[in-house]
Amino acid sequence: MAKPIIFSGIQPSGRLMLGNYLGALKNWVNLQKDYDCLYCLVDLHAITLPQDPKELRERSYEGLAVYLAAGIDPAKNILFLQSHAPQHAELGWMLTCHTYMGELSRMTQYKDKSAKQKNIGVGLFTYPSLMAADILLYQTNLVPVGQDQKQHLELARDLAQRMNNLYGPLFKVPEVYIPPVGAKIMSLQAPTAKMSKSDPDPNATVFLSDGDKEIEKKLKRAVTDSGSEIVFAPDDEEKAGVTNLISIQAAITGRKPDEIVASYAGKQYGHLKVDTAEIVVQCIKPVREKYQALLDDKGELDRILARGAEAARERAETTLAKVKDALGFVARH
Ligand code: AQP
Repeated sequence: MAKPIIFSGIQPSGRLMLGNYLGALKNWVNLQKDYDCLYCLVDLHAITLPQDPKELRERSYEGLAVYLAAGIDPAKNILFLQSHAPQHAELGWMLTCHTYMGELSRMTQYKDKSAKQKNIGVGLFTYPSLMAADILLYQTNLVPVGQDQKQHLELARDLAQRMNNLYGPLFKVPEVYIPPVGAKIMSLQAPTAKMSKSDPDPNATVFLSDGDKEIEKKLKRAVTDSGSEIVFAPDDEEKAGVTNLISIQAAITGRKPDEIVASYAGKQYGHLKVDTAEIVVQCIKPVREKYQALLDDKGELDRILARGAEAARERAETTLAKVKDALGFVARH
């Protein structure tokens, strides 16, 4: 029996960081055993915000090296760059034409990201329709993402249903998979905002390429609060910093947050920070070490991308041809 299909992606808009690892990559590695997986580097999404072309190219290779270093097997999964399969942009346009302004205006990620821009590109606004195309092209069953992507996934489901109602069965309606822990790792400097790879404050984010000393320094400087109580309280903003450190530990070790809290009875924030740093160092070190060696062999990375693109394009074309026919486009003879 065919395995259910997974699609997920990360933007090469910066160096990949702890939130991408715990919210996405770590789960992708576990899911590859039981699913038919397509893992993409979504470079078309990255240009919804200004990018330096040289950096974007380098970040794309780095992203692939991180996927591999994290344990994603290129022989078992399709690993590719979004821009290598033009069907994404084509279906993206068709879905954009079926998306309502009101739906996109409600997107919290758009509100957050656009608030930080002087000139807002239209692509930042329509990005969720392109993301829907990424997923729907492959008749995806399941999309593993962090909590921040839930709203975009709901739009992808709505668009699949809308298109199916208008034109007949074209798309599978995908399910979202959000990990029970690690789904939202927060900034170390402003713990009510999510950790982000393009945060201008370098102390806010632990990158997967950070060395041990750098990680220790960032965690030691992590913002907590003026109290002294070590608790896990996701709904209490005052405790966001401490809760984040417990979440990070829980996501890496698999221990329950309450159990971690209990182990700190009578201890101080300093202990929590030192232990969290050690756990993060041990988690990231093997990924970083493998990643560096992989990045040095660009020829091999290019070969993996070429194989991935070929496999992705073939599958994507099957869906796209069906959609074009359903929409009334004349077939090219
Ligand atoms: N802080 C986070 N905690 C848990 N999961 C996270 N993800 C991102 N941030 C966190 C998950 O990582 C996957 C890829 O996300 P993305 O890079 O495509 O987009 P993003 O969410 O916009 O990430 P950034 O780091 O905030 O990007 P920039 O800084 O470039 O805007 C997704 O599954 C996401 O849920």
